[in-house]
Amino acid sequence: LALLASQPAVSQILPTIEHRDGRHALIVDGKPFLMLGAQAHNSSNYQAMLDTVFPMLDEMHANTLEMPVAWEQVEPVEGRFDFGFVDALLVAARQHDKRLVLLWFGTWKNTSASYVPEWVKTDIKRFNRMRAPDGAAHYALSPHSRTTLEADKRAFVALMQHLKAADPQHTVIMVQVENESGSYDQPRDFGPEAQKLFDGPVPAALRRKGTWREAFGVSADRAFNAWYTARYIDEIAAAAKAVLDLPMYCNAALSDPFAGPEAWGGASGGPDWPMIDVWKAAAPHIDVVAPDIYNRDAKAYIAYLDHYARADNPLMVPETGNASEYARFFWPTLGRGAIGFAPFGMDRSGYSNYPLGATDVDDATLSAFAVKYRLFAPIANDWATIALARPTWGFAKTDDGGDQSQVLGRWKVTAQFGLPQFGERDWTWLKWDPPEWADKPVGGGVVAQLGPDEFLIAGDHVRMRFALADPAKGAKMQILFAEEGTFENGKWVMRRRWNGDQTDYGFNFAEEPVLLKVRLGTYR
Ligand code: N0T
Repeated sequence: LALLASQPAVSQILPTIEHRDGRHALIVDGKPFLMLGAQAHNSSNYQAMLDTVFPMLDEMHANTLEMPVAWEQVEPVEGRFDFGFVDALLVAARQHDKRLVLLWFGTWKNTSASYVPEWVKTDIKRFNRMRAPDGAAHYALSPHSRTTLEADKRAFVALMQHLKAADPQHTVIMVQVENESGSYDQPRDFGPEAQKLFDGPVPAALRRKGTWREAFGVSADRAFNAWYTARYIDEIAAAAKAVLDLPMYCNAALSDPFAGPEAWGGASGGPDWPMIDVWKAAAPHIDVVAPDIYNRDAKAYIAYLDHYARADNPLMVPETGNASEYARFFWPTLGRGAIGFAPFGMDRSGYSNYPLGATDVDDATLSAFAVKYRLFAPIANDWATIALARPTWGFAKTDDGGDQSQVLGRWKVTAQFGLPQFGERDWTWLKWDPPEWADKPVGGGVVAQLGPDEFLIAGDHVRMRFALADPAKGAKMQILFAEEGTFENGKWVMRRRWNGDQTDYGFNFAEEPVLLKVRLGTYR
């Protein structure tokens, strides 16, 4: 009995990240969990704003809210902490049955020091800024300042201490350390101390020889800033994890996904895609580096996903634009095994970050995300369990609307866009018009391979069809069954079978996505 009593309740199990054969899962309450997230606007981190936030999350069927907690708000006076907002947030999240990801807006917020307390902003002597080559102060705080690091760490650790006491049930499932760290306008600190380090040898952990310039060539300044920024953040994360060992991640302001590492664009020093290896070596306490994707071009979007979905890095999209055309990227994100996805700016505070996101989150925009979340919210555990163990793939319509295919075992799945639910594209004997959404940026789907011949598929505005990957072998394929349904208590529950018109021209998903379990066979 004493033994039983000492078992922690399920909800007190620490969230963690599990890795299996290059796949990953965020574990919440002891089970794989798909984060169907949404991020609030930057200044919605006050109790008075929470009523503009949670109703929208409810409407979109999100299960997780990403919310900033600012250094300036928790330590307005040095050494005096106030976690009133955190407490209010915890209460509201529990009332609305949401999990939380806290975003630590400290030394870096979109690289700048905007969220540090006034006593940090005004004391340039103690809290040094980066320096230009001529010694002028740059706007960003320097990652080489021990004093700034210690001050940020103290506040961040205090936050974790507070959480440890106030959140035994782990409403908070992850923490983002800083926000889009690094620097714009100049690639690193050129102050004398930094310069000395830059002219010295690269750290052994990077497995390269020589000075930074010798080892990294054109990327030397960025690699240098990435290393020291990541080391700074890693030290903060390590201290925080020693108090409360939650999964921690860092988000990146991205450069061009196709250009070389010398390309300018993203923030230098942050976990931008060309610097993932440097970050991995420098920040072992950071579980995930994650892309903030504000690019509406499908090919670029998918290139970013491919950069970040790695055996040593779980894919997570902690921010993406909240305009409706971004909603289709939910599918390829899921298909690459993501642990979470979150459009940015999902609240009714009245602000819009257009042209990055929507001008206005109207009903149609909200619905583009909500229909997908509504399907996955009840199966967030089931999907994440599958994604940890089985191959998955996903598609989103590109600008040219062309077909896309992927081979899974002996099957090839093809996604087609802009078609009605009946008939073939090359039918000319019948006059037909494409659906009204055919030239809109909507459409996508996801596939999980449950067994050699069995698949779970879902999508919207897409036709998905299966064929043998190698038809030369003479066998012909047939659909053994296609069941629409869902998971209840971990078990597949069928609503109906699709057959006839519903399967004669591929599996056609319209406005409202559904889940299909499909078993294929062959005959000859
Ligand atoms: C994102 C969001 C928020 C030269 C933008 C995107 C969020 C931050 N930053 O609404 O500020 O906190 O993580 C950066 C996109 C860069 C655009 C061009 C900068």
